[in-house]
Amino acid sequence: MKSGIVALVGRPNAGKSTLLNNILRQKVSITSPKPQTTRFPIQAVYEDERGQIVFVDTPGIFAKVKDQVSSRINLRTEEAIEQGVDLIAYIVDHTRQRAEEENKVLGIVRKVNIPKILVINKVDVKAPTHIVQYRFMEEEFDEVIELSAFTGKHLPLLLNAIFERLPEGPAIVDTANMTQPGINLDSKMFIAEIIREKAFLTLRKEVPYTLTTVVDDVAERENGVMYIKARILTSADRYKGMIIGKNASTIKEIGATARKELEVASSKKVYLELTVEVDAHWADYI
Ligand SMILES: Nc1nc2c(ncn2[C@@H]2O[C@H](COP(=O)(O)OP(=O)(O)OP(=O)(O)O)[C@@H](O)[C@H]2O)c(=O)[nH]1
Ligand SMILES: [Mg+2]
Repeated sequence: MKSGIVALVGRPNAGKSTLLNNILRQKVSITSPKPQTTRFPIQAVYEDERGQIVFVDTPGIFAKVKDQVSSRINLRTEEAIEQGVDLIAYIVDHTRQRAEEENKVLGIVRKVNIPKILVINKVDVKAPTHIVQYRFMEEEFDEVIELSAFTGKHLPLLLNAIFERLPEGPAIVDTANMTQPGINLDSKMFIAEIIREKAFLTLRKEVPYTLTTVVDDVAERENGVMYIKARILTSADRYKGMIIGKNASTIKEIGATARKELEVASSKKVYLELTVEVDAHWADYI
């Protein structure tokens, strides 16, 4: 069998996490139209008769680091690539112009001498396209695949190309006793991520970059209801006000959409107690 670690890299919003979820046919990594939705590497295992792939979804690299949080997040991606990856899948979004960020990601990718596949994502969108600009990068890669992470078009081509280039070897992760597809998040972290995704989808502008989510308690009550206590931590009072919203409408929407998804994922009734707090050290939780 073949086995190896495959890093999904690229600038923010390219569709790395959407691609991972669609390959696994299960949500393991949160997604949103906001840049740097993914904040730390997410590992998840794909297996079929050909072998095992340990995917590492990484945070999108920002070229111009604005604050300490995104500089820490950028560093995590660089570390993930340097820590013994067998293959890189470099995801680009052809609907956006090539920019400085692309050079930064390329610079990181060039440092490692392993097989590299260029993935041109979002081919379900025909216009606008800047595909010609990305074609100039082709010669740096072993293969180029155009696909849609969203519709799933050509995903099997990517899997073929990955397996072709992975070494022969035993499974890296023993998935025999796992219910989840071998992901590196415990249930509290996963729930916190789902709530953070709903906050990213509900809140506008820069507010998502001032917050993080923490789950304090998960307990199954005798009546079968899953009770979850969670907090959104933010940096300042004005953001707290925006997260709560008029008549608490915003926090209610975040809570309701998160609860619905957690109910589907767990097949249980969920009671979610969600509060918002100002915490000067909120960024320490990221
Ligand atoms: N139309 C279309 N949209 C896509 C496709 N793949 C991803 N998207 C959208 O692009 C946005 C970003 O997707 P993510 O998967 O969160 O992107 P990411 O590369 O993981 O982003 P970061 O975690 O911020 O680095 C979301 O709104 C997705 O729905 C695709 O193939 N087609
Ligand atoms: Mg992501």
